[in-house]
Amino acid sequence: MALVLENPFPKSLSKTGPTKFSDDGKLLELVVKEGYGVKGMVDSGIAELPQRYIHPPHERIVRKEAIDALCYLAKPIDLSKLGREGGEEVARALCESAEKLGFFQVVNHGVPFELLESMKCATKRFFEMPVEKKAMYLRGKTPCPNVFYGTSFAPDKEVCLEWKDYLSMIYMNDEEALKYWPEQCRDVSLEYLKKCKAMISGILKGLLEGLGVGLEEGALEAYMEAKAVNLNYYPPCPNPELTVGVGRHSDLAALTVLLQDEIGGLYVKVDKGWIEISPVPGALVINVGDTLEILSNGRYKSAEHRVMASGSKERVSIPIFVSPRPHTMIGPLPGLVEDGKAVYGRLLFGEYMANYFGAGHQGKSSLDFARI
Ligand SMILES: O=C(O)CCC(=O)C(=O)O
Repeated sequence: MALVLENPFPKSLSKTGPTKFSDDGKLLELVVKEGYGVKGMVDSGIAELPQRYIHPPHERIVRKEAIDALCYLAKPIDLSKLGREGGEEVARALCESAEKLGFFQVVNHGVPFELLESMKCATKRFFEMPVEKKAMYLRGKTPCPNVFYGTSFAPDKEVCLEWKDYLSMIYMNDEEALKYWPEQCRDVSLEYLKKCKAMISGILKGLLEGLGVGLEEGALEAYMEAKAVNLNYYPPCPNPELTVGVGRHSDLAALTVLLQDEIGGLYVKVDKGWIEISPVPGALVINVGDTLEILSNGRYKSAEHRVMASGSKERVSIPIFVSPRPHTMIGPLPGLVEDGKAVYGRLLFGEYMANYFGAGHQGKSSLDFARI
């Protein structure tokens, strides 16, 4: 029989609290609204998943059903020559991977290994803070709307919640970041964003030029003008086979640069099932987002992906979402639709974004909003 939750978290973080929850409303109040997050729930000593975290069988991730990634995922692409002599071959490899799967890993990307490690430590440092400190960044309480802490993707719109807490930091300028980003992760995140900039610009330029239609002046900069760095924290889960860390979705951005730790659990959809993007030490995962699929008129694939939580260990991942600003028009690049058919229409990125955040994760259906 499930125990009824009676304000357990504050007293029960010592793991003496109830092991089951039957009160959905109270659970949401504590986990979502008061900022305990999934981590607070786990720290309270739960032994079983609350009902709201149990996903229907067809949405669950069965690790042993994953298919061999070898036929789909290219070996990590060495970026050392990108934008230099001999860089054409690298650019070709990027375009091929973006067309075939929409996911690839890169090495020799110019971001120091120690900085990658520091980002993972900073993520843990933030989530290990007491609830009251993290809760200062909840939406509606945060001193700056461009930095916010939360749990699941859209808890007020989702039937089943995701086993993930996050901090999102949207970069506007150094002054704002220095003033408002949490000091536990501020300096290292700013440094990380700066060190990733040349790589991001090189990859996006290679992909856009690979479409062979020329780019208007300033277009590359406009499509990568906005950057958000998210710190994702997946606590160990008592029943990982019943829930998801992140549900099936494609990303909103033009490109995502993902740093994952050594735990694994990131799965990408292919024709015959799901493959795992296994962690490669020092590598970064790059994936095409909806915006680039739209710009390329469907040639580059914004791949559907999802994340499984670990049964025994915490997992962290750090995506940088690279997007246009809301006032930028997106649509297939002009030269791509002169002779052929436009698959997507033209719209403001802000309109696309509003629709994207208007519902929970639902696979690739977000792209229907831009489809003709
Ligand atoms: O944690 C991961 O590996 C991926 C995270 C992700 O898909 C997201 O934050 O949108």
